[in-house]
Amino acid sequence: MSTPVVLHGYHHSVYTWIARMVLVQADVTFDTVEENPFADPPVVVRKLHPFGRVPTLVHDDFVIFETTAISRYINREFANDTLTPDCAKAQARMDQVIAITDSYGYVPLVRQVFAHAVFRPWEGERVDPEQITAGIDAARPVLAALDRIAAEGHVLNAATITLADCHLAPMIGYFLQADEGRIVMEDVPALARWWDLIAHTPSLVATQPKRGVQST
Ligand SMILES: N[C@@H](CCC(=O)N[C@@H](CS)C(=O)NCC(=O)O)C(=O)O
Repeated sequence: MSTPVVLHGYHHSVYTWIARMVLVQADVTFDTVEENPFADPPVVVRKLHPFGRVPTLVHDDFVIFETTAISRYINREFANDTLTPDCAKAQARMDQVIAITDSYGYVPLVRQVFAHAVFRPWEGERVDPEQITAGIDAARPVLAALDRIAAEGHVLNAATITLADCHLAPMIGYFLQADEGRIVMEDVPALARWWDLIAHTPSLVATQPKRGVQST
């Protein structure tokens, strides 16, 4: 029997991983529909997402795209708001982590470093080493900013899981699969300590993309 919650996404997409992690963290039973936004042409994706990206969440007939909106909806609808902190300062830091990750982190961490150092070699696709170098350079100030937030301790403390953890952990999880990423992480000790703890969180581990999964 199908569930009322359906996540349309691409197995290897880091944003789809974030949505999966939030759903599992919120203990929501959900179905998935696999849609590869990089397929040519991405017809199916565009039916739900006007910008042709993933993920999109459908709850009954309510359709949401944009991962932060999806996460916040899941948190309010299914998790009794337990994935956002009560304190204003911690909330501000959580929002900062999510915005920093989206605005400055996604492209260098995932599209440049992970894609060119790890994913493209797996898939036998062309690799551009300059993308890895540029990604590492761009990742440094992002990780430094996140390190300061982790050191302060309002969020990214691994004591209480918030949407900041769910948004950042998949990105770092991908970045650290690259040798180059692991070297840079040595320069951000508070973030590295957070990662050592969050890496074992069941909702992150259970939703990790598996190498070799093919989608249409
Ligand atoms: N702002 C979007 C970003 C989603 C996004 O960029 N998803 C990637 C996969 S990780 C995608 O669909 N890319 C397709 C493309 O760039 O054409 C969100 O928060 O959901």
